[in-house]
Amino acid sequence: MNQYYFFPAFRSVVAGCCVFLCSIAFAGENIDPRGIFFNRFSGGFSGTEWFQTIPVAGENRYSLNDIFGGGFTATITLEGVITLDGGVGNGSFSDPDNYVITPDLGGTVFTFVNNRAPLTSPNFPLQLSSPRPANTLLAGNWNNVLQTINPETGVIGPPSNELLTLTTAGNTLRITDPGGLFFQGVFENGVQVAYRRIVPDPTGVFASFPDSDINFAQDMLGETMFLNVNEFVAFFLLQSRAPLGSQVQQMFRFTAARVNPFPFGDVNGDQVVNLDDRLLIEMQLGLDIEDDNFNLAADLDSDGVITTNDLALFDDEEVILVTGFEEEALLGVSANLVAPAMAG
Ligand SMILES: [Ca+2]
Ligand SMILES: [Ca+2]
Repeated sequence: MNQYYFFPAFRSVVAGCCVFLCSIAFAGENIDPRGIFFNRFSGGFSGTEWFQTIPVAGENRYSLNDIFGGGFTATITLEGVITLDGGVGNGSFSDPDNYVITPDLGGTVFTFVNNRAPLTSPNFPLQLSSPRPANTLLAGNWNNVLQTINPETGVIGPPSNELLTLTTAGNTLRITDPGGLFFQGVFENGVQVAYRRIVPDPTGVFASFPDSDINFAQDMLGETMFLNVNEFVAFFLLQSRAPLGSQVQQMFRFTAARVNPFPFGDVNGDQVVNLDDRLLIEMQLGLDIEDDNFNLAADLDSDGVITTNDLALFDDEEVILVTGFEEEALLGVSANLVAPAMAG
């Protein structure tokens, strides 16, 4: 089943729900305009598109454009007042996640109504800064809860379960579904994978991320965040490769857990917790998610940096390994931990 193609069916499924995620006002809060938005535009003609806000050189300066790169440069104040360059028009944010601009395009005034893509933040990856080597430990089989998200309203569709296969190569992570469809992205840091595949490729700073890929005929943006070595959340934003005005957008959320989770403290992924893992944590001390060698599996408190606290957590949990064989210490220690330790 090619589930990413059949957008009309998804739309009918979610039509009855009413969860709005982006309608809360944030009086007094500074605006951070960066990120990916769903734009419903009208004027000379109408349509919908993914629309992005990316910082450019200069104070409060941004590029506002569709994912191919066509659009405007503008100044956006911290209060959310938008002034498009060249006297083309202006607009404003009504809250951190919603804005309207009214550009005059060749004598016709359009209205762009933009809402931030549901569940995304200003940090949604739109430009690849520095690809990192993939963490090969993240490969394997993962159970996923797949849900559609209405890109305009944020309505979340019913969950369905599927088995995903994750593979790594070079700087990339590939997520393949049971039908063989895949999303391939690039490690931005030790816990985040960024995806961007636009056809035809735009030029310059908005170009598709090198090595991002997809094997079905949609444009794609996406983000995977590994919460720990056993769990990730991913968002994929798709857009049909159709002329402006007839493009259709879709959005999916993956909430996934490893089929065979690493036991707590298993840093090398051999499903055994022993002093080898403790040594690996020690070797990682001081590394954070921006370091190429950062291993998510060693970050036992999931704070993005390997510290003595991670070692302490390892020692607390795996007390048998470091303090001997006190009988009390065995309480609560899993069998697959005790067995190799006793064997030693
Ligand atoms: Ca291990
Ligand atoms: Ca940590």
